[in-house]
Amino acid sequence: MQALAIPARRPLSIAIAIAVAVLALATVLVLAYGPGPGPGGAKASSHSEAPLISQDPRADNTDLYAWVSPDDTSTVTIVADYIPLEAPASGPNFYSFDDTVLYEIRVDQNGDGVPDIGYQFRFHTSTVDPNTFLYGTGPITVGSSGYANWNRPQTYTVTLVHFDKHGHVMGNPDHPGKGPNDPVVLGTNIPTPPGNVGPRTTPNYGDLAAAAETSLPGGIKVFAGQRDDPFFVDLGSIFDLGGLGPFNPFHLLPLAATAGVDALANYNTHSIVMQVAISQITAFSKPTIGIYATASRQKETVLQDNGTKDTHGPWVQVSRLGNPLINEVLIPLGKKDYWNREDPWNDSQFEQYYTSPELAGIENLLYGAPPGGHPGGALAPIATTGRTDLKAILLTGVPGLNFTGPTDADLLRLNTSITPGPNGACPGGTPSTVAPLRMGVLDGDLCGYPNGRRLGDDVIDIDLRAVGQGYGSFLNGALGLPNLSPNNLVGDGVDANDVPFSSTFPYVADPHQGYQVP
Ligand SMILES: [Ca+2]
Ligand SMILES: [Ca+2]
Ligand SMILES: [Ca+2]
Repeated sequence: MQALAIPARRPLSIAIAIAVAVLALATVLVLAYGPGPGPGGAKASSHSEAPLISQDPRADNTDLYAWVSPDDTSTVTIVADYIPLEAPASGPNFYSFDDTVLYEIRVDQNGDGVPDIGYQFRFHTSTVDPNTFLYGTGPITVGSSGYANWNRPQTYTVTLVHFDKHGHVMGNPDHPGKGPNDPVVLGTNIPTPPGNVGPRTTPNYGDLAAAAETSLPGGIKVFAGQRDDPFFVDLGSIFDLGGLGPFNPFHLLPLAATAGVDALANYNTHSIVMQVAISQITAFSKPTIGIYATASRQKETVLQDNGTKDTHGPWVQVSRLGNPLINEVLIPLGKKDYWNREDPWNDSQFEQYYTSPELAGIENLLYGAPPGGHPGGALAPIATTGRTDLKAILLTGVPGLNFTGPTDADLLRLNTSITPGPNGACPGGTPSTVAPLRMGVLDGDLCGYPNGRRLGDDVIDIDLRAVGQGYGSFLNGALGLPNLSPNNLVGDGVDANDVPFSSTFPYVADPHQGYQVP
């Protein structure tokens, strides 16, 4: 595709990238319509998306976000979410990070798909009083000496690591050295907040959470703990043979049109939130970075007779996530767990699933009008092969927007030189005071997906329209991407999260309490 013509310094390729992203989302939706992964299968952006990881939720990446912080445009904020569908009322053992998992945010700074730096998070949980079943032995409060009455406090260590050209960590994170590429421990014993149990155990929850916001050397801010799941989607309808409430009458099996239902409303997740100076997270004079988050487990687990378990051996990546919905709806069932193990710099092996997405055919089948569709169908025919638009948006970046080179790699690409206004939007690439547009680049807001991803970006609708070649008038004009109608209106009817986000760090909303779940 041509490059995006962005006012001033921003090329047209942004629009293309957006379109590609939309297509990818559509693909995801189409796949979701088709034979699904079955019980425990795809749930959301990447919630329980593959057979093996669906049985290991505490190591399951659910979503990844990255944006230039509107309230401090010299920094990038990254949110890596893990653990899908946390029910708020989950006592007596409330959700936490897994002490035996290595959580990591990796950053490719030079466009070869191989990470150059990574931030490793290792957690440690203790039991204050083993002689009670209580999670909180009274109302949990927080003061200068930490949390009181919390019986299962969890803390963590953050370590900065560097990778060699083969993607191997240089030095030993367990024994940091002093060489320029040796691991650096940025902080230890950093507190996480308790889960949001209810008004008796966790009163003043906002104060409990705020106490876990931590500053590290170099001006880095971190927060790790339970949050509202910021992802929003009508999972119930989508996974019932690809239903989209507003488009129900046009489905192969028609139903009355309905509003969308956010199936993740009132569910929590666990977020790792980092805010890092752009000057620290970029290198090689390249403003665009490629980010992915992972979870790894040690190769050997030994179950002990005393009720404990020991883990040993090298780390094995069991989950990864760059762009949303990739393993969910682009990668076929038989390769999902393998995809989770693979490294992004080897993603050319999966290119066919981007350029010939199964989802496009499913959209044609379920919603397409004749010829090729069904009486009552509405969508214009969607190309099912040759989708270089999706390859650009998802594997290489969009020329002029966030292109990083010819190497295929599923990474969330963020051009840090595109600076948002105070509310987070940049229509046409220019900082603006308007609120972010949920359709991101598709509507000309170049600070949104697929240039990074903000919490409010509607990646389901973006991907549905991209896969459906309904890129909208902005990308059609800027990049010549197709703008089929009514494909450019497709969506699940859920346009926003169930609770507002914060305008300041850590941005993601407090978790839902478990006392009286709506
Ligand atoms: Ca690299
Ligand atoms: Ca939510
Ligand atoms: Ca939506």
